Amino acid sequence: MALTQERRLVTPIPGPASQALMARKHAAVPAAVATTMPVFAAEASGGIVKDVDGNQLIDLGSGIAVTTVGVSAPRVVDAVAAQAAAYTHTCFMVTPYEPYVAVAEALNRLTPGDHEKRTALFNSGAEAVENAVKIARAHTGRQAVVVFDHAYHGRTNLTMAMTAKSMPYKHGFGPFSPEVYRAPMSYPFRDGIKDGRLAAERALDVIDKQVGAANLAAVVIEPIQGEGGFVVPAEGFLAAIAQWCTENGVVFVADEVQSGFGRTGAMYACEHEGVVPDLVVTAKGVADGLPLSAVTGRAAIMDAAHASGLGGTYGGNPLACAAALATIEILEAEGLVARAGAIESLMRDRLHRVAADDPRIGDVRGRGAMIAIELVDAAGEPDAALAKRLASACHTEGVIILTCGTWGNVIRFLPPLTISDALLHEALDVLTTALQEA
Ligand code: PLZ
Repeated sequence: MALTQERRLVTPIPGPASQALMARKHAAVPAAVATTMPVFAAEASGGIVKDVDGNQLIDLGSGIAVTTVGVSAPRVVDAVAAQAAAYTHTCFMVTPYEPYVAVAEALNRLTPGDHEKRTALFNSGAEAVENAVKIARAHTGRQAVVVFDHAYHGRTNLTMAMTAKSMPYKHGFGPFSPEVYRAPMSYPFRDGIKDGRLAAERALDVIDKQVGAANLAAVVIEPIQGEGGFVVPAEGFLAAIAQWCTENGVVFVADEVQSGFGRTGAMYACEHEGVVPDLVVTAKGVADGLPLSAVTGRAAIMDAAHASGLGGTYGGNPLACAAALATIEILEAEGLVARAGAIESLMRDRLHRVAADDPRIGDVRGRGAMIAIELVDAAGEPDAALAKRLASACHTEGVIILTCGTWGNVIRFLPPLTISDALLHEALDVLTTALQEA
């Protein structure tokens, strides 16, 4: 049922019902599975999550960039219900079904470039990233994979190796998959290199000297880094890396798990720089919360793996495919990609005004509805303690806000694209007050 689109606190955060559930969680779930918010969800719609105590929170997280078209969008709910009544599962590898093919056709159309494409479906972002690497290895006959500083690609064994940050993602969980190499990312706020081509030369020199193109299957990069701190590379960086890949027969893979599917004001973030990847990884926003991910790419590369080389029991599950088809309809019918651009203008305007009076905001960056502030101390060093205080003050006031960044000093904003301007302004009012007091 649709909730009134308003923030409303009826108990302290967390309320008694959430506290009781948290006690059950502590007894039943390992502490390693932690939560951002101390409250349990009961219901959600549009830009509001209602907790089990009846508090209504403004959602600036979208379940980590997933509920782009609004959580439980009615069209998605109807499509999933109808699909569940028809068949919940047959396994695409046993008796295939049309919705999988329709999602593949849609992603072949929506991803950058008008070359011939193929799409394979999986369950999670990490699983799709792993499959992109498998496909690139099959195509090139090479093994090495290059990723970047601050990268996040998942928590499975191969993707842990590809993820940069040790704590909490990798610490104590090794040994990690071999043949993964790390190159310097373009991070203009920290490395001071505003010319993307220069930053790319620095990265390509490392790749050339430490790996060698002849050994390299794929370069995997987030066009805008997510967990790593919403790092937008300097203009020209992505294009220079992509061009080098083309010249050297290396598969250029865009991990658009977080930045894709309308989030940044383009269907895919690499479109902002006119870059056409060989393979694109999609997940999160594609199915409004049902687990679905995809690898889409050039037919010649995608068709390189042998028959039955790719698959999985649940990959492209019918419920997730029905949700994806409805999500795509909503994105297109409601002009939500353009809405992401409008959200960017509103957020940037507000955040730049706050930053003008507050030197602790070192940088405002991002695109569309993927915007962040990087917090620094008087010496310009990352201030993770401030980010933590600020996030927890917002949580207490009923605003769901997430942090990120290698140093944990970045506050990121990932509202659903269907959120109202009024709720965005209210959440930013809360943030502004919290910052004054933090
Ligand atoms: N690639 C770029 O952002 C997931 C993870 C949160 P899965 N990011 C949120 C956490 O702490 O686990 C992500 C991503 C990028 C890959 C992934 C992995 O996607 O669906 O979580 O496997």
